[in-house]
Amino acid sequence: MRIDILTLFPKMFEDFSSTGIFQRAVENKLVEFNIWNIRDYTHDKHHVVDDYPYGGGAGMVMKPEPIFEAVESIRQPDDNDKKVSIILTTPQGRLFSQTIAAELAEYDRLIIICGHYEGVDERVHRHLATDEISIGDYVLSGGEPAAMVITDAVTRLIPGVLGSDESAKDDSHSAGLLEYPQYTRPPLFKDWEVPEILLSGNHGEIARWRRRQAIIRTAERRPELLDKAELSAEEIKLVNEKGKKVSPEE
Ligand code: 9D3
Repeated sequence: MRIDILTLFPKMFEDFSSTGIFQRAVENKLVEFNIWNIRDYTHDKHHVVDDYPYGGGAGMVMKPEPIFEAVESIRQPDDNDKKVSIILTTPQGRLFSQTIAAELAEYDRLIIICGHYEGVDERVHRHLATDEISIGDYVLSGGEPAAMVITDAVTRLIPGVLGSDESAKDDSHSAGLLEYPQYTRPPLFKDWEVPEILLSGNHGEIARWRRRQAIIRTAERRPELLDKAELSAEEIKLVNEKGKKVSPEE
């Protein structure tokens, strides 16, 4: 997969792209990653990328021309035969999720435009972007953190990016439950012991304990996730006991 980021702050992506699983994916040629500075696609002396909003109001709006020109300059002759998505990061986009990450992982190319200031000229939304994504209901200063979130979540799903040790199979959002508590050495830290069952070597009991912990934790913290989880009759009983804590009205 090829991913191109269009941004006013290319430096924000330096550590992201030179660290960890993502860097290894690039080195192994599973991902090609390019960062483009939108300011480089201006032609005026002061490289102006924003302007006042028509109709008045606070803040500045990103001008359309440099963004269109940047996208046009990175289009490839063979893009027509490829699955290409031009994503605008915006608070008005569809809410990002693991399902959307899986959908985007099927593309050959992602071009991610990072918005800034009070917004982006509507013609970019309407006539350039093919998708608009928000990462949640909180206010960011710009789309760069969102572009990193999307890039990270999508590239982990590309076959070969994760080693067998890191395999996504067990990830909590794929299983539909939050993760069970994890412990490592030492068995006693300050006053706090590792649960005895984990030291027992009884793998059947450990698996049952973990499953139970995952269900209790999900019921307490993210009960809405349980709607889609597949639970046995006994596990539903457990949820109803724990659920009373979070929904006393029932
Ligand atoms: C003045 C009203 N603001 C909306 C609440 C405008 C505004 C705020 C923040 C316009 C742009 C931004 C910058 N944010 C993003 O570009 C952004 C974002 C976000 O703020 N939250 C969650 N996901 C995203 S994706 C891009």
